[in-house]
Amino acid sequence: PSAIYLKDYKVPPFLIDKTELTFELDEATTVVTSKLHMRRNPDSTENTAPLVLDGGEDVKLVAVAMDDYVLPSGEYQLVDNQLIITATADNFVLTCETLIEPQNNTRLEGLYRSSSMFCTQCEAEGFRHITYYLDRPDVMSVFTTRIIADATKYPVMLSNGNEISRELQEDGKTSVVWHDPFPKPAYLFALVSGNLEVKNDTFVTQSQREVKLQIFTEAHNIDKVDYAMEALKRSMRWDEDVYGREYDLDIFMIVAVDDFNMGAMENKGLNIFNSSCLLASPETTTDDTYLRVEAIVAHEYFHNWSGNRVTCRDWFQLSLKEGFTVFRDQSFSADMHSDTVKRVEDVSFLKTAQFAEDAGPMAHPVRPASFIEISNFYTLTVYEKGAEIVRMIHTLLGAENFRKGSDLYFERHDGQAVTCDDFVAAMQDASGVDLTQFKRWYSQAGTPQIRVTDEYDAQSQTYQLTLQQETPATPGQPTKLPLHIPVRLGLIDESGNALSVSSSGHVSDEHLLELTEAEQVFEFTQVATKPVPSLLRGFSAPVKLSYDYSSADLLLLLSSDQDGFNRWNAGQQLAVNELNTLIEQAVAGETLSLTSNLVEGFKSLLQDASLDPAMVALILNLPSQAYLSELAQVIHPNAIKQARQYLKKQIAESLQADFAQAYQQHQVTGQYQAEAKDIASRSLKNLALSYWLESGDDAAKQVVVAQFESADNMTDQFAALSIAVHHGHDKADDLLDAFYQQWQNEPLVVNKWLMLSASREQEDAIAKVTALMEHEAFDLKNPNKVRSLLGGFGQNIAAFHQVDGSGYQFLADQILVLDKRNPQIASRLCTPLTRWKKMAPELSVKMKAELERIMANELSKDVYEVISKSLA
Ligand code: DPP
Ligand code: ZN
Repeated sequence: PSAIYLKDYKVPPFLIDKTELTFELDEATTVVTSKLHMRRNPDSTENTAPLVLDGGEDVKLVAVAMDDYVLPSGEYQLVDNQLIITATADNFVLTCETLIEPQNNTRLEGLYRSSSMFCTQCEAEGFRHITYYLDRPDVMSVFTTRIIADATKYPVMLSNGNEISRELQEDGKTSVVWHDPFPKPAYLFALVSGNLEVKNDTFVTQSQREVKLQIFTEAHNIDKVDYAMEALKRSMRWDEDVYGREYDLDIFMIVAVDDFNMGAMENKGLNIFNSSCLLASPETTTDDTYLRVEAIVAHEYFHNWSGNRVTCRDWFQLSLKEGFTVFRDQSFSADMHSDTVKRVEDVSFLKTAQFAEDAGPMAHPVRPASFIEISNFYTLTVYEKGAEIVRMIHTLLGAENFRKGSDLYFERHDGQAVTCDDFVAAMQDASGVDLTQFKRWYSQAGTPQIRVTDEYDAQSQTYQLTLQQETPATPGQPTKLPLHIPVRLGLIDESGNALSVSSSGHVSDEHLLELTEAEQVFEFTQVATKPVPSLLRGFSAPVKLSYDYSSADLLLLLSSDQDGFNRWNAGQQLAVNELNTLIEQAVAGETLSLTSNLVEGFKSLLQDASLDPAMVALILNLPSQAYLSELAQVIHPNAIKQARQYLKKQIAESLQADFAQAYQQHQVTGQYQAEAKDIASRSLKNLALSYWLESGDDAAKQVVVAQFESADNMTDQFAALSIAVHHGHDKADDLLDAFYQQWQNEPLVVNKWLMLSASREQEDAIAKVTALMEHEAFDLKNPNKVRSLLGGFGQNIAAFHQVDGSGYQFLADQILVLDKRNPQIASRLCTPLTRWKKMAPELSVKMKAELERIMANELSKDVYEVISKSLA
């Protein structure tokens, strides 16, 4: 497999103005007929280039005709899944008849079967598995789709746009035609057909147009779509209010499918969702999942403008739509709930997972310069770091100018396929802010590090901050240039009060510094007393910032910073410092002991009734195994685990009474609601329960079981179950069994059971996980189940990181099996193994050996790219 490069981009030599598709759906063979109204692209210089259409090894060409002339086999070629026609007119209609077998499509790209329905996934390059096409996002076409099927089996037949006809044919089949007036690339095409139930609603847009809203599911799930429908309406309203974006078609449909590689897909007018990201009910869905459903419904809806009306020129520009749309959905969720809580959750995820990616062998810029398989680039870097870039533009421009910029972007580029540069140009032109240097964020990989030192002069009441930035080398990028980094900060005095100070003639208790050089000094005057700096408030840039805080400084920030995000951050830093010391002790085989006053800090948090319980829970939740691994120079998984357990136990024992009390205090009464206030109480209550049980109090043991048995919602029931399982409660087995019995007919709940069971630390965990793969609840064909089981196993520290390498071997075996069926899923499963260089030496060699073993097989492009880059 070979790489393709951004620098090689050329406009397409041909365009497709209209695409007319006919699908004759059938269980054995589906016939696809396409009529492509094509012409040479006047903007292309390759005016004698042959016509090259993309296809797949699973597409069988039956006939091809140019206008009415059926091409004999000598007048076209099939090479490497491409259909090549040398002699073409300047304008013509190309007709192709192809055969596909959706029931045998295990890659879940193109048209495939999921339970009893037909559905599609075409992003990024799935359409070529349906028929021959110019499968690239800068070819935008108006689609008309005819679906022919047996309506007794497949009464619902959907595609993009509006339904324009439905008739019964002479052969007894039903023929339905859909027309989408908005030109779109093939990756936004969708088709669904099956025996589905529907929930209907309407939305009246800001210009008083009534839009029909429909959510389709299999019959047994239709009672779980109300929350998604409300979330959709909130999203539509929010996009009008905040971005002035109105929905454009008369109908908006969402379909839930069980077998889906990704979370969801923004196909024009017909979003298709992984059922795990759409269905919700209090009994079966946790708070986290409720919020996730709301965020993903919003995300896919927002793509209608940021992605569909304005799309990407090529796949190197993926972050153009994803970074912007993630920023939009993050802002939406912040507005619906608590902005500080949302920010902490997003940043915590970014620092754990995206920073690790950016420091590993697959590190790439937000706008990658090359790739082998684009599916591998639907990454945290493109999505989450991409969103941080848009957020920084928002910070640098201010809300008002940012809105002007987005208005200009949509106005300039409506109906076009554009680049990240076009996005930045609109922001720059609308605001007058120079973003030239800022654009390096798109092309430089790696997490920048900022070192901050300071000096206070009491005499002149001046305070100087020196900021140095450096971005580490990443694969293919040995040296880096300084970035344009917005650093929001405030200064506080020793009693925690905000200091109003002057910087560049501007007096305020908060300032925005713009760091553009490798090293830069910022001066503040009128600083009455030696301050403690509160740096990078709200995480104003995706960087690693270091400043030599004392524990006392961190405790001060934790208790008094005006910025809620930085209070959390100070708490995290305190815990990280303590844990790093404990990890060192564990690695050295010493007896563990605490060195800081973290426990006192936590005690006052628990007793501070003025705080949002959600924030208290977030701060008391110790830094994760994954985050500590990211921070480590060399990862010792068992030492990290031991340190976390020790610290948790110390806190639990010292604050036993406080946790028992917090547990009682934060009970939620009344009907379940997925609202910020209740979610906050449940999160603190369940965190308190986990500490309380850890303290060894027998009362807590009974409370865990009682909560499991009496809970009227999945959040509380599953929290009790996980706590019991992870603390080695003597009833853990019984509760796990009871849980499975209760929920065996709810696949999404069973997935949670699979994940928890696989993550359970036990002597013979690998054998247990192997047995789970034979369990009736498991199904290798279903990506959600694979992710649950193997994801859970990856969190099983003792089992996965067995020193004999058997955990890595088990994962490698699964990757090889899955690669034959579903390369996208197989490739995702490689991630833990790609971190081998950072592992402790005895583990590192075993991981590397498994990577080499995988590499010795015939692999998909997907897995080949990840493994070869990891070994490079
Ligand atoms: N474009 C999708 C999304 O991120 C992924 N297939 O919404
Ligand atoms: Zn997206």
